[in-house]
Amino acid sequence: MKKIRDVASRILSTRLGFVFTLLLCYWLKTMWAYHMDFNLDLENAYQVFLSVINPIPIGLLFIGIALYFKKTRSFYIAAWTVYTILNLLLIANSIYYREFSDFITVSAMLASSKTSAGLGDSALNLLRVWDLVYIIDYIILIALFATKKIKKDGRVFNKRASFAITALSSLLFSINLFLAEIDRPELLTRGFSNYYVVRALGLPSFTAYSGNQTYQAQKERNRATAGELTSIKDYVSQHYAQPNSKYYGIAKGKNVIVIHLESFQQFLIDYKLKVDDKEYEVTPFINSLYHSKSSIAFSNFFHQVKAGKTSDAETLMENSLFGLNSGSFMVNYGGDNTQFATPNILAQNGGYTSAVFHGNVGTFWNRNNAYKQWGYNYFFDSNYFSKQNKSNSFQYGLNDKYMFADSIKYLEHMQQPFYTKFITVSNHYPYTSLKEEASETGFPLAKTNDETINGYFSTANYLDAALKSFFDYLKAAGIYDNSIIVLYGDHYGISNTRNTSLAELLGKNSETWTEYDNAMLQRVPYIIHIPGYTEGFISQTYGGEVDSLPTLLHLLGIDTKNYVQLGQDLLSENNSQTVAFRTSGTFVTPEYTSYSGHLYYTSTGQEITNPDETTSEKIKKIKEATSKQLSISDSVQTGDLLRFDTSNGLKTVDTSKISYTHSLNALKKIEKEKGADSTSIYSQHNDQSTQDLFKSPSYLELHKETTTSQSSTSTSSSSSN
Ligand code: GP9
Ligand code: MN
Repeated sequence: MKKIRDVASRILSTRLGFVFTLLLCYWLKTMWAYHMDFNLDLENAYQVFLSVINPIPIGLLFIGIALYFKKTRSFYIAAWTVYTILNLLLIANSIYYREFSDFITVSAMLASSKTSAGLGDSALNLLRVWDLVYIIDYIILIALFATKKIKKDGRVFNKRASFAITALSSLLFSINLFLAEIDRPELLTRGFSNYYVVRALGLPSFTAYSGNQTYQAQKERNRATAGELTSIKDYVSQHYAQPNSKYYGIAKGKNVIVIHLESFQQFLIDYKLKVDDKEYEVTPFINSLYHSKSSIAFSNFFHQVKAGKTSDAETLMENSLFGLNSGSFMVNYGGDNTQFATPNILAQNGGYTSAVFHGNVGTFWNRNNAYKQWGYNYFFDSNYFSKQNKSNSFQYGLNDKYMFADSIKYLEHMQQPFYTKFITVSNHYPYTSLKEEASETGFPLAKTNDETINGYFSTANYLDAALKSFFDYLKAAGIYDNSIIVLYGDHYGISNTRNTSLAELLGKNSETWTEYDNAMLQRVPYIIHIPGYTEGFISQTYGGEVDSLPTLLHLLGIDTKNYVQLGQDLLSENNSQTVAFRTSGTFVTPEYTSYSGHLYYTSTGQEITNPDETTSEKIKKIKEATSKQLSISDSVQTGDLLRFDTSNGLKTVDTSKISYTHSLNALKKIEKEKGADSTSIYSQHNDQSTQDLFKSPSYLELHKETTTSQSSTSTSSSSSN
């Protein structure tokens, strides 16, 4: 025993030994934080492995810097200082995480006043007894030095050896980075979520990554001037499509419920999957909404997302501005940019209260920050819902039935009118989220040679059933009649590379499959369901996600003339029907489709290889128009130009007043203060909860009810204009 102690004390009394001891302590404490404080959602052994190794390269790189110092005093001061900085970062994040379920970004550090909102309990209250772990090493090491169990090493560390340590740690870091890319390609370019970066690369790397993001965004922002907004406003007023008086204000004052249909493509509508000579209607409920006389639905509505996928769709739908050409707008700019998004507009035009419900962690796509800039009062993320386990959730969060069911206890306390968005997730790649439940839902898998395609119909069917349950609840609770419900598919679910395997299921030939077919598969549903309205129809107007907001606002009787929105009301008679994909030069209009370097007639799919002069001229004009729309969007988004927009009649959001923690208490407090004037569902039900009104029968149970359900068609009739 004594021998071991002697060896240990001798090692600790060398400079290199001391550096490695600090590294070991740092590693131990990081592991502690990873398991006790953070939720890194480690899904497999590979991710566990990455999380175990990631503190080492960066820790060694930094603490190793001390070895370059010659003087004894300087060496120890440098080692302690670097070590303490690493520790402070770790401790600060651990405490912050307890309140925000997120890591500290550089932009949050710079705007610490903003983040203090929600630190309802002071930081002191967030401390736990076991936080002693974070400082116990200091106590031990100082005691060891004081009692001379460890002595200072006066010998200068060899310069070459110092270089070797730096080189080794840099190499290890590169390997770490490489392994992280294997686990999640495009990790740093797409951003996804802060915890993705931490679990793969560690906290210091995350901070550096976040610092770079803030720096880049700040650079563009500083370059931008108020003058730029003037020309943009000119474009907006020229491009503005006047509301159609036939529809203007028909849903005024109603609750707005937006349903984000994850990875849901238009081809699923009315689709019947044939398996073993039997036909199965995939989404009978959504089909019935699509054809309902109370719905205005669109058959030529395209998604316009790029690498930011879901986050791009949200940006488009709620700002009428595009995502970025690379990366995610919400991740890179969303936390800081001034936006005039739907929740903010509706709060100031009709006193709407707003909330998002989504069964994934709130940090995904930086939602927890971006939603504040958009003016969302509440954000119910996975923290607010049932604990996730293998049978009720998957990688992207809680399955839809649970998400809807769990939302009700919050929804019922919201003051009406409300603007709410429900982001579904079960129908997400790889379409196996329901493995456990697949037999319960009973919906068959398709039989192609592509597993991803095979599962797609079953998860879509599950989403459909979950949605029906939610609608049934809305009706039973008396919300339905007073609401307008907007459904949209965010982007494709089956990627273009898989489409040839899908071809046969769509009655097409994979051999003759073209880029035109790929382009047409970028259509997603857009259905505006207005209970009580009886003149619904299916519009064939061409449009995209950027057009949704002006369309919706006009239905709510809010004119968008003064707002910097780049889309056009799809119900307007002046609509230009020009749909820009996010990749410059690609578009769809009723006449032409340009996709992946090919040009087609939209109505027939026939390729145009040698366009005549008039055609070329027309194409040129469309290209100019779509490029202009994209470049204007980019200037607004990367220059944060809306901060200069003081003449739109809207106040900017005061994000310091918004907190996404303790939301139920906040809602109940408002309810109580309002007393008899409270308009929440809970108050309207004489202070009784409506949670029991949500029922979610399985596919098999549903199937029992209607013997013909497999081939049942929608109940309402359809028409088109
Ligand atoms: C995650 C979910 C998925 O919370 O919204 O985003 P996606 O991968 O579709 O962009
Ligand atoms: Mn998505």
